[in-house]
Amino acid sequence: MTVSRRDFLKASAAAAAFAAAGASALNPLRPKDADAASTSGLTWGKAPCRFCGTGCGVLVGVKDGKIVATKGDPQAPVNKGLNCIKGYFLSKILYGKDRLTKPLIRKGNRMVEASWDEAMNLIAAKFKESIAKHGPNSVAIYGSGQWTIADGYAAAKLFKGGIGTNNVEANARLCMASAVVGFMTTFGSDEPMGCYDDLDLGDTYILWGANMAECHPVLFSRLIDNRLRNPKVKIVDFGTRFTRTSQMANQYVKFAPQSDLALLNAIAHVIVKEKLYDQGFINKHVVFKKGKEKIGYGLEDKFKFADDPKPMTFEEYQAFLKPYTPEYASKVSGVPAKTIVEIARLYADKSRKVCSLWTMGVNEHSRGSWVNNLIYNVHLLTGKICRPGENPMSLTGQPSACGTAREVGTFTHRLPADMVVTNPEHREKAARIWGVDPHKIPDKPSYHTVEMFRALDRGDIRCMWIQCTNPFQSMPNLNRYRKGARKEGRFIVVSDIYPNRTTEQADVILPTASWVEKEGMWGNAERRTHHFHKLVNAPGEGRSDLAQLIDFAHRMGYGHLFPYKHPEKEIWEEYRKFGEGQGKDLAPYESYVKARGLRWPVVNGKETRWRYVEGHDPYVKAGEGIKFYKNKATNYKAVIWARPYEPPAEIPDKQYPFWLCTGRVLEHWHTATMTGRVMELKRANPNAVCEMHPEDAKRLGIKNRDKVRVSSRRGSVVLTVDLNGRGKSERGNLFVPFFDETKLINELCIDAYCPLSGEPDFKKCAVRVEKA
Ligand SMILES: Nc1nc2c(c(=O)[nH]1)N[C@H]1C(S)=C(S)[C@@H](COP(=O)(O)OP(=O)(O)OC[C@H]3O[C@@H](n4cnc5c(=O)[nH]c(N)nc54)[C@H](O)[C@@H]3O)O[C@H]1N2
Ligand SMILES: Nc1nc2c(c(=O)[nH]1)N[C@H]1C(S)=C(S)[C@@H](COP(=O)(O)OP(=O)(O)OC[C@H]3O[C@@H](n4cnc5c(=O)[nH]c(N)nc54)[C@H](O)[C@@H]3O)O[C@H]1N2
Ligand code: SF4
Ligand SMILES: [Mo]
Repeated sequence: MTVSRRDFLKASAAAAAFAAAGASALNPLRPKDADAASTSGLTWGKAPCRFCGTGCGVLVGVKDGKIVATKGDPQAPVNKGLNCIKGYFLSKILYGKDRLTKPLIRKGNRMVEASWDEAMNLIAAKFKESIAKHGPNSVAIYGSGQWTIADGYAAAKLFKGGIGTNNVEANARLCMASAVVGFMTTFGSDEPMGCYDDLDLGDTYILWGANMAECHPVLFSRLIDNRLRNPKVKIVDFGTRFTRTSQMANQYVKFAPQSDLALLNAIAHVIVKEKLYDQGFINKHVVFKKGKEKIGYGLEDKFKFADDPKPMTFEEYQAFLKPYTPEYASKVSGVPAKTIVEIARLYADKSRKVCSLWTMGVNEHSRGSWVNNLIYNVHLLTGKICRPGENPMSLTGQPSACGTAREVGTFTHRLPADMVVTNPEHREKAARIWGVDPHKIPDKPSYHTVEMFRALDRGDIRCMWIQCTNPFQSMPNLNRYRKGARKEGRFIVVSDIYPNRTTEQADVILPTASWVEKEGMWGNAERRTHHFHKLVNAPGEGRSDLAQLIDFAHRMGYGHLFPYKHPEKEIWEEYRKFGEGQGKDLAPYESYVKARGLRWPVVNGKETRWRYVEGHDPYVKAGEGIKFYKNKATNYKAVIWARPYEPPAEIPDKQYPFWLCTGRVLEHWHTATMTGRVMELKRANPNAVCEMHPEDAKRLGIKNRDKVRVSSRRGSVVLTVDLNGRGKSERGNLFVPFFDETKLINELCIDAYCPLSGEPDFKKCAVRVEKA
């Protein structure tokens, strides 16, 4: 392969929208020097890109109070001046014609303009009434991995510490929850040991369900750059669908949905059988555990409790692996046994530095937490972990799923810095920093996201505030939850920047300042915390999520918890106390204002690239080598887990014979509220289509561009068929992206979820397809 990084980004951009109208004026493929550009009357500020968890640095050009240009920041270590197609068009995402500019209040079927005072008084009155009548657990906040750190912090402090409910969740539950369980159960601390430098320093990259070329294009370009420099580099793409990523990989291995559980166990089986493991590493750094813990995918009323985790010996683990022969895994997955053996040997090859990479194929999985464990198993068996260029790397989707949802802990069971509400010492510490009575924080989690929307449907939750997420397009089994939200006695507040499928369900809509219309901080997938300044005003009366929450706190009688003059800065300094000395140290506010982001733990002004390893991580002393110092319970060792293969919640049958997978396209960000308003991106990818294998189509008498009705047990939607698009579905599989608000594919998705993480499986359910 002789495709360079720039060529790759350029080619994917060209294939998309770049050739479309008016883009050449700000061609950021060759970023101009910032000083030269400032002569044209623009002032430039730095910020992370608004979109994905890669966290590219961009320079934002402002003229007359408006963002008029953006370009990749050459000084940003993540992207060194490059951007993907969505990054190119950042200057347009905030200026759609229908931007929300005034608070709106529901009057029957109409939304009418109101003042901020009227809107906020109404919200406070409704929340107070609900709390008085039905208790604090009748109100909830549903936020986002696109929230700033201060937004998430204020929400957690107000709802958990002030109001006294654990009804705090975020869309990151639909995204990273399985990754979090994987990290916590294996290492005792959330987030990766490695960083993006691993993309430059390794030579073998095994992808387990990640379409990096479309979803993390700048990171993928670093892999490609690496391959160009080093002919040894090999990229293997495991997937259920042939994507732009598969096309660029050295090897594509297709497997049946859910069968990754069997494949990863078979890889471990081969490593153990052929004695390819690193005995020294295992003796020093690993313990073995077994336990299914919970069984069931949340479709029945109650989970079955399976068992508690129990220690096991290496011999017992070997016995567990015994049935996972390459032949067995081959039967389940469709991957040739020979390939499974080859990949196992590739992982174990002492002359190779191996990284595993994964995103939603693994996390949005009815056994997503287990698949995360199983990937770690392979790295722990081979000892390829914590060293430059050899690491398992869980990729994050949203710009601050790590920084906000995970680090601040905007989940029902969590508190900042990996703490949990069930631990009295953790509650005590949080209460101390927040300045509240420890009894205020309930000692049990309430609902994770799917259960929270079910509680709203039942009426156990009456008031819900939704900020910076579009759940009535992005939740699974949408019909159920959309109906639930409009039932009598429910009160829904939505803070957003555009009208969308969620504002449709609102009783109050709050116009919100986004991205550089406010100051903020975000944390990306490599533990890098970025700061951005406010560079422009929001149009009309838009206010930041943080300002809305603080105003609400005052009206609810919790103003004393938010006594800040400069909330973004003071919240940062308060929040930082949580991680200090806990392996999650953050630097003072001023350090981030200057830096292009810093990777935590930041100790004595120095960031950390590789965790748990001597010479890099300040918590590991000289002579200790590697130490999983957050896993006290296992004497600072990581855990290899025996996790079996289990079939998913729904499997194709006679009535619904196809697998449906859903996901993303290069040009659009999730529900396309922002990218859909950029003409070039919209034109490049105007509507969701149904990707299908040509032989399946032929069998059903379907031709390219025909209209088909795709139906599941939960809903149905009419789509145009695409037989030769960018992605290629395997036989018996369909793929539909979820960006199109006129074709709500999420009505078909199943609301089954991983019993350990609560993350729903958007990657597989059973559907049928017929000519419409
Ligand atoms: N252009 C663009 N980029 C984005 C986003 C966006 O909206 N648009 N969103 C961001 C966010 S929040 C996220 S979470 C990421 C998502 O990034 P990705 O996870 O890379 O993207 P998806 O399209 O959701 O998922 C596609 C992958 O799921 C795999 N898959 C399907 N079924 C299975 C299975 O059973 N097992 C395994 N192991 N894999 C399976 C497929 O093989 C495919 O590679 O993208 C981020 N980047
Ligand atoms: N079918 C299917 N569904 C999925 C997935 C899938 O793979 N398949 N993936 C899941 C995953 S991984 C994710 S991350 C979710 C994403 O799902 P969502 O979070 O629901 O999708 P977004 O489009 O990112 O929604 C963000 C909203 O915030 C608004 N906004 C922008 N800036 C601001 C701001 O500063 N403040 C406020 N208040 N609002 C703002 C935008 O207009 C938009 O409406 O989708 C999940 N749903
Ligand atoms: S890769 Fe992600 S962060 Fe970088 S420019 Fe593209 S969307 Fe923005
Ligand atoms: Mo995500």
